[in-house]
Amino acid sequence: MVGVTAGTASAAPRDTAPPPLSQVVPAPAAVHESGGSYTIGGYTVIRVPEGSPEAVRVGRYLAGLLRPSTGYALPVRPLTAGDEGGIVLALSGHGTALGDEGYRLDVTNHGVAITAKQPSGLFHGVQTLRQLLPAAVEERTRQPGPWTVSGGTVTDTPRYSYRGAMLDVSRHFFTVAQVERYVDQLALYKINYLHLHLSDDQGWRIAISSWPRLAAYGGSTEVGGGPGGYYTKAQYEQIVHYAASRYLTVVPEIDMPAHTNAALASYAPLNCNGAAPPLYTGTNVGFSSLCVQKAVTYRFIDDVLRELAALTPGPYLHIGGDEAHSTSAADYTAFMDRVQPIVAKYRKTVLAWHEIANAHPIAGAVAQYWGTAGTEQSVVAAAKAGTRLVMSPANHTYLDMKYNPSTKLGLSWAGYTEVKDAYSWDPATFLRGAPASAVLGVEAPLWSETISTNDHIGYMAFPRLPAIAELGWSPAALHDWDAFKVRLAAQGPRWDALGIDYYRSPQVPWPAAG
Ligand code: NGO
Repeated sequence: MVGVTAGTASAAPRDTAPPPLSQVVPAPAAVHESGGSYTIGGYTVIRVPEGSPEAVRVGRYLAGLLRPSTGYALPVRPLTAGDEGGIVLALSGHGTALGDEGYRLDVTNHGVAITAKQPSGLFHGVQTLRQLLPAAVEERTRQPGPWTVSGGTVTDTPRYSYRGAMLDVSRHFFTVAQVERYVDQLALYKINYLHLHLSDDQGWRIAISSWPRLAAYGGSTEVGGGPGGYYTKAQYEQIVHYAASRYLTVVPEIDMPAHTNAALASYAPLNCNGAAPPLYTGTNVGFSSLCVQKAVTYRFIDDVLRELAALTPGPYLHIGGDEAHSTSAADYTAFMDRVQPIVAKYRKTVLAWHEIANAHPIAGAVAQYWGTAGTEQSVVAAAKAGTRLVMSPANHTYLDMKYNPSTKLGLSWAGYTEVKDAYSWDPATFLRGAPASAVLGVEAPLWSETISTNDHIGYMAFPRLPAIAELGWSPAALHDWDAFKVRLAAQGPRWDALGIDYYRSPQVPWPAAG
């Protein structure tokens, strides 16, 4: 019997029990329920370690999440010895086993303590705490409580250090605000890399000072002929900083030698015949190529990668390398042999689509697998020889694939991908014969041939993005569709509160609308 005590339905307090500590996506590595609970109230103080400005920022971020919906003041104060109670964020050397991203969450009748070795671990612990509170916590106006968390301990570390999401800002351009909105959604699922596909046939999206027409002209349209757009360096840095504040590292991609019509249209000398093609607003792939023989090609790439590296605090520069259908195999290898050392010269690590395995991946290079069969022998051989892998099998992780034949958005070349398909594969074994130790992690790409609004992003990414996030974070032993779909269902009201227009998959037992 629901006890409605307040005057209006919207002010009615919930009287449902708080969810178990395991009801989180991605599933926490270890959970120990101990009974009891803590209720956040007007008395709750958030304590943060003095001397760590980053941890203080995480505390303020948590307060910013909780204040609008709870209506509580939630002051952020320095943690002093002997403090207990309230919400405590603590950095501890004893957290060594937690690694750089792990955390421990302890809930007693006195309060909530999140302990980590690094601020990134505190941030991930905050996301877990957030999911353990009622979905209404995501609303930006005051909601009825109570804001109660079950008692016990969560001890959590990621399976993989690379858990990425890619947004194609080339086929359709997305503004800084749109990218930041997606970053916030990714952070909720402990994604830690944001791969931005910054150039393709249809648009060049990042200002390069030494080649200004790339953005000014090459960025002036998009699929379907819309106005396109590009990021100034200041705007791009804003994205990098915003992502960093959510503990995501940006991986910029300049795709080459194919997928380059926007650059070829902007500068005639980059073409083998010296003639610039028109801008392109269709969706074919594989028709364009930089001129592999010309010296100017490598001056151009050196300039672009130098300027991009200067904007990139993270370790990776992604150089594409996919679908070079109009480049001979010999030219492709020659091209990659010249471009990879340029990345290294600017002290960055090469990341490229898995076709790079057909060339000579340099030491330390990472190949992003996007096949569907799991049998590509060149990639297996490269992995055996030391090339590391980010796993993005298109038939499981491509967020632009339709869910079923009646999905209005998206493509279907890799097959229809329902939520269960997105979840049901193992990154460690998908590429048969590749050593499991070569796998650095997973990534869910969202290509944007058919995607142009926030609602489109939401509909295609949710609920599949959280499925990929769980494969990347949770221990393999916890991967279980029947358990996952129940935890996933509990996320639905949260997405409603966040204004995410998600796909109501019939495979997921969503709670009845309340
Ligand atoms: C392929 C292709 C992209 C398309 C995408 C659409 C890769 C790596 N190259 O994936 O250009 O946008 O499929 O799903």
